[in-house]
Amino acid sequence: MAEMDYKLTYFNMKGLAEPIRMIFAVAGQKYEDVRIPREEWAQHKEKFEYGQLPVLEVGDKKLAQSNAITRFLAKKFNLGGADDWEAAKVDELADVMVDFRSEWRKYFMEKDPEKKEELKKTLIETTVPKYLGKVENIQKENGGDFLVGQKLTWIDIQYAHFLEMFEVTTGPEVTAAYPNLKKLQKAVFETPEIKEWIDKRPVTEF
Ligand SMILES: N[C@@H](CCC(=O)N[C@@H](CS)C(=O)NCC(=O)O)C(=O)O
Repeated sequence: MAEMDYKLTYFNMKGLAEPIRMIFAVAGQKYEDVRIPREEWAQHKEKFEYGQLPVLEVGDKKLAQSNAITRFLAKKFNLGGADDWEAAKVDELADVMVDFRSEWRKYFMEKDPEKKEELKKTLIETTVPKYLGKVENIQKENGGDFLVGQKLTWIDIQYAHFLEMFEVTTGPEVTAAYPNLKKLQKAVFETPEIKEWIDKRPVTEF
């Protein structure tokens, strides 16, 4: 395999891999989009260093952890911020997303309907305003469409995608009060290369 051959392995869903796929789309970079069927996962799990996906293969090298993969590609394709300071602010917002997602996951994974309803209430009344309220203001203060600087970065792609995932799994009310984040999402999803990818990507719920 040549150095510039990329293979991204994940499940047949958007999830943690979708921002990575969108980065490939923006960069116009070809890659192999491998989607392991859930029912076959048990027989593959051991082959991956942390037993989890996504994993990116670059030639004969393997990289795990979605944010590490995203940062690696963003740097390569100039989507990491205009300078070190912007790159650090992008990282700050990425860590905010990690914190927010871990709170949201408690709701998403809960099977008991009563507990799930309670978790949803806390999520919508407390957690979402705490995290998205803050990021909404950051977007507004930055001016323009994006979160950091005046050019698209990987963190814009990540927020646009995960906002959609929160809406799909929690309901549209989760983002209704955040017009600047919706503006950001629109700008990302209407970036021609991303729009082209969205129009042709496999249809999956998550
Ligand atoms: N911190 C990891 C989390 C990866 C993760 O949780 N992957 C899930 C899918 S979203 C997975 O591989 N689940 C299957 C398993 O754990 O067996 C990342 O960001 O890549």
